[in-house]
Amino acid sequence: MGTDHIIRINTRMSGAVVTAIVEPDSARATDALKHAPEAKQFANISEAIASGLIDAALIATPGAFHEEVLLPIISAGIPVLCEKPMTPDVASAIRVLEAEVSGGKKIIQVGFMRRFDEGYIELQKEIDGAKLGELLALHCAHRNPSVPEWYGNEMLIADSVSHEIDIVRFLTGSPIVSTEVKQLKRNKLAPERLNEPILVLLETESGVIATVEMNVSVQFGYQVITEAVFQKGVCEIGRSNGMTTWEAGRSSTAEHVTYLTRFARAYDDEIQAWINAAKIGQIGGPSAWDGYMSVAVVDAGLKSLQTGEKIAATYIAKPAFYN
Ligand code: ISE
Repeated sequence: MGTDHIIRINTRMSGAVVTAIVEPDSARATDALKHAPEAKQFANISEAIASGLIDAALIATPGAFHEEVLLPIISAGIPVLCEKPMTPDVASAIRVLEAEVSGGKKIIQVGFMRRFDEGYIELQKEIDGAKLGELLALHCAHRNPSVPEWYGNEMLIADSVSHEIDIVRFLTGSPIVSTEVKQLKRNKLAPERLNEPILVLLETESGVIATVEMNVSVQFGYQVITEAVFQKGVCEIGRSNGMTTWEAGRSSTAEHVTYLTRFARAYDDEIQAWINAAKIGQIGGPSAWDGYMSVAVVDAGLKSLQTGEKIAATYIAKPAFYN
């Protein structure tokens, strides 16, 4: 993801250039520097901040390392885009909120890029406008062809369903109050360490239940689709608009095989909005509070993954700072 963002910033975004890359692994650093020849490499974030070379920072480390990179950036008051999940657990998410609040300024944007996807934006407007009546239910499918070997079972919730956790709240405008994980029939093609696909039920305070099929061994391609059921109709977003080919008595449509292409436009719009906002001392997307709200539901989801039980999601009181 880091390399993808470097290429994006240096080739497609306006108003920013990559000046520093923090990467302790020298092979990875050399690879990343190929896309940002003017950038300097640093082994840790403190050295990069001290160099004075950075006006804004983008964190694309695995979630477990976000807090230790975020805290020095927050102390330096530098605008930051932090990939999701903001942190791996509730305690660290609260520490991040406290650090931002004590700095006195909103500087953290969390990388929930789906909020910038055309389909989700259109659906959110449809729900808000209520032309089809009240929203009754959401059916989401989140399918990956396969996952890398470092992807563990808990990542089904923390890394993958965390997107639906955020987007369901975005679509409905209502916090999630409970989550329940069901094991679907196991796919024997899934790596042994993974027990999936799973079905996750997310219930909002407004009474909408979203079902999420989370499936990371689906083989055929990358697919994220959402169906919204209203009183007077149904909407669906996310089907591939790839090329259709007619051949030998059949027709077929090209599918995405990775989120990097499925959400390419959304990533571009997300990062450009962040750059534009950072220039005027603001954030251009989901805040640290949104990051925390998602981490709190992930926490409930992980408990449900263990027990199979429906687990309530609970939240701290929202600091006035985030109103
Ligand atoms: C990955 O980290 C993402 O963010 C993708 O959007 C998601 O589809 C995938 O399952 C995650 O591992």
